[in-house]
Amino acid sequence: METLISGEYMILIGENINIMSKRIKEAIGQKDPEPIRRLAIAQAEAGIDMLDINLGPVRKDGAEIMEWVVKIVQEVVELPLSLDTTNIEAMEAGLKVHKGKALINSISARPERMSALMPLAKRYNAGFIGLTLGVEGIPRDANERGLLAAQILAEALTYDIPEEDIWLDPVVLPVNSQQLQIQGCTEFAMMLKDIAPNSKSTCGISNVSSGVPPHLRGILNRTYLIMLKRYGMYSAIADAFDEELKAIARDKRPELENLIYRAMDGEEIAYDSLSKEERDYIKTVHVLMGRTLYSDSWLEI
Ligand code: THG
Repeated sequence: METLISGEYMILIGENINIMSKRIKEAIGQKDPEPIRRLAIAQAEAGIDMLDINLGPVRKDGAEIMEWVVKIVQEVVELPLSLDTTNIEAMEAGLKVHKGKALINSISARPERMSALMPLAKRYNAGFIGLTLGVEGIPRDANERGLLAAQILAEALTYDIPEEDIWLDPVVLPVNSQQLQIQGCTEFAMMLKDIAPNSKSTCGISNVSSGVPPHLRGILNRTYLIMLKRYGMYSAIADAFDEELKAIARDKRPELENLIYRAMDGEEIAYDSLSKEERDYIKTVHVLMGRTLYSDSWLEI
């Protein structure tokens, strides 16, 4: 199971089992394993490397629910899971029954979160996602993200957790409300190679398009994935069913990646030689780089 994390291409963590989804919420409420199993199998068949089990805060019966979900999912798929909850009892219950190497999603840089969760990472030999969120909340730029990452790394060292088990997450924010924050995450991905060359990195790619009209989310997610990938982002939590996004992660869209690099580097690319789709990607780069102000009609301008 552990050898699946090859590092040869970008690791994708399927986001689709999450409590925000009505289908999943109902299945959990009714203790009906089938919808959850089906979604796990569908993501595995789609070629996803790991599955995020996103239960959010799950205050009531959190431990029991996490244990149940981990068991029913691992009965039908061989993939390692990323246990996504802020409930510490639920996290431990999931780690106890998880087969193979689990990923704790997540541990922020808040002292009480680190002291409660890092011992669990050590005890269960799990990796963890280090979220660059501190006592002051969401970081404002790449430097603040770097500082929080350094705090997490230093604390993990005191628990003797190897750097390879730490997946740092810059906290991707929605472009429609936090446009100037987008570059903070790309720059963070660049910095990380110097701060902690042996650590891993990940991010919630769909966050970037949260609140954007549904038909426009894919192009934002894919463009941003290419930008982060360019700077060495190791993995992403993403929609398992976006085929283009998966093709990008698997290095199957080198021409598109090259076009986006040119746009990132500020090259004036003549639109008349391009397809509509290529023009849309370039416009999306400009929005993500903060060169044009975000509006839902950014592709029509
Ligand atoms: N970093 C880490 N973990 C994370 C995130 C992160 N976990 C949660 C989130 N961010 C990543 N997961 C999702 C899951 C779903 C969506 C976005 C991010 C999403 N869902 C659709 C929506 O809300 O419109 C559809 C929901 C549904 O299935 O019905 O956008 O950043 N470490």
